[in-house]
Amino acid sequence: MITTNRFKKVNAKVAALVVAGMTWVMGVPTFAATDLELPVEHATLTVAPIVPPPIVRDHPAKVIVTLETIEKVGRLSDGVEYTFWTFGGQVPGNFIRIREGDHVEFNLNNHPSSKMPHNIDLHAVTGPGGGATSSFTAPGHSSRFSFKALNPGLYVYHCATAPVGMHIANGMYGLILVEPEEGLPPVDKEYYIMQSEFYTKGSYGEEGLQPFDMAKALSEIPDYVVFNGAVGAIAGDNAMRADVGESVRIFVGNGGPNLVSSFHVIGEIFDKVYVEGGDMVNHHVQSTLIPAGGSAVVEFLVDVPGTFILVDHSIFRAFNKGALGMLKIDGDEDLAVYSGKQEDSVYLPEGGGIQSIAERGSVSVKAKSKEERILFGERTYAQNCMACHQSSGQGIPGAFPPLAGSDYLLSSPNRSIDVLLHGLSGEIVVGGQSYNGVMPAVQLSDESIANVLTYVLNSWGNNGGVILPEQVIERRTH
Ligand code: HEC
Ligand SMILES: [Cu+2]
Repeated sequence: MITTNRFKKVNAKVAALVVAGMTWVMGVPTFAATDLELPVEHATLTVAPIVPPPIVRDHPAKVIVTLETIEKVGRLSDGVEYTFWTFGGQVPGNFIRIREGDHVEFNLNNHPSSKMPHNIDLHAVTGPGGGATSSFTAPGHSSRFSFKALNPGLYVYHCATAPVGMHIANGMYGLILVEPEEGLPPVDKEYYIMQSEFYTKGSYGEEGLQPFDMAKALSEIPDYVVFNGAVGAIAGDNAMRADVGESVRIFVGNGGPNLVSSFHVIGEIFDKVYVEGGDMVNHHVQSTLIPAGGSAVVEFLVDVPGTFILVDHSIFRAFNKGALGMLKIDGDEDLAVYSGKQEDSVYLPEGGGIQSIAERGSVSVKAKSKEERILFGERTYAQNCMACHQSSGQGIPGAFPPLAGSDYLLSSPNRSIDVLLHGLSGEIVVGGQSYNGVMPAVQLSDESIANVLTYVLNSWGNNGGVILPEQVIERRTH
């Protein structure tokens, strides 16, 4: 009984404090006094795929966010226009970045040219309607409400004015990132992508200004599924970019209104996925599910150059409805990671069966002549060396030394046997060029090592010679 009373007393005290700390503006309560002591800053808002810079402060702030709803005609695809309802003038809406514990003063301005009232439901808000009930704003009006960012994470925001589905289908969604107090680990590049669908009177690609189609939206059969509000919004010249060796973080949202995204980057593996935009991290993920009204943060290191295609792996959406983006990676090839096409040869299933027996046999079958040794060695080379040293032994300048005309190789047979047996690292000079890479030790039999080196010695203008398995055995036990 006593404890209950005490508990009540404490509660009453807290309540009294809060009431005393409030200031009243025209009968509307604003923040408690403690919030007035916070430093004030205005949020930097960005247009997709740009993300505002990371937050460096180590304390909460009062952050003022001002977002404008505006209805405007824009490009949905080449020759196809649509009347988008937007947060900030484009789809998706501006990216908002705040920190856990921040007090946010949110101002929603509805442009006077709007035909509709709008509001905002931020999934980062703890409170009725996520802010929707306090932000209902008629055209030419402005609303303000405040909230405290209690939970870190990547959250969707969207309009929640009736008919809600239609406001979302017309483009009213975006992302708000609430960074955890300790911040996110630094990366080299950050991007913002949001998937969503459009339901139009005309089918995919039909030209002209396309009105919204309620029947298609109800049956959840969209004509367009896109990243960042339009077909090709992040493709071609608008592709996202990074350099080889950089770490990339993509904040991915799904505005829906109906579909779940199977987000995938062709030719990449997500090293990390912050599942559903929370703080649970999954590793080595190929495709991640992003629910309508949900998000994910994906991270990966880019190891090789090229154009990587981002898709919703519900694949007809990607190639037939627009859900396709691009990430262009510039930099040097890493042929150990990805070789490119190494061979295009005739495929004979029947003859091939016999060939592979002969080939398998050749490992144990001893070469009976120098010619046979070279022939067997050529196969071993194609399978074990070509990825790095290239088809004509020319190597790759700065990365893989040449075996054609290599003074290093030709000057000492024993040394080249050792390279294959034990691998090689540290600086070496080949043909006056210095190399400082790592050559892994190869797992080959004595016979195969003799064969491949004999092949190398007798190819690409090298000066001939034979390496015998006995020499390899001698070096192995050396
Ligand atoms: C993963 C890439 C890779 C593969 C596969 C590879 N090498 Fe190398 N190799 C290198 C690198 C890198 C060096 C230089 C090492 C250094 O800088 O210390 C090298 C050096 C050499 C050298 C001495 C330098 C020269 O140019 O003469 C020889 C000989 C050689 N490799 C032969 C081979 C043969 C034969 C094979 C196949 C059985 C092979 N390598 C497979 C990467 C590779
Ligand atoms: Cu709206």
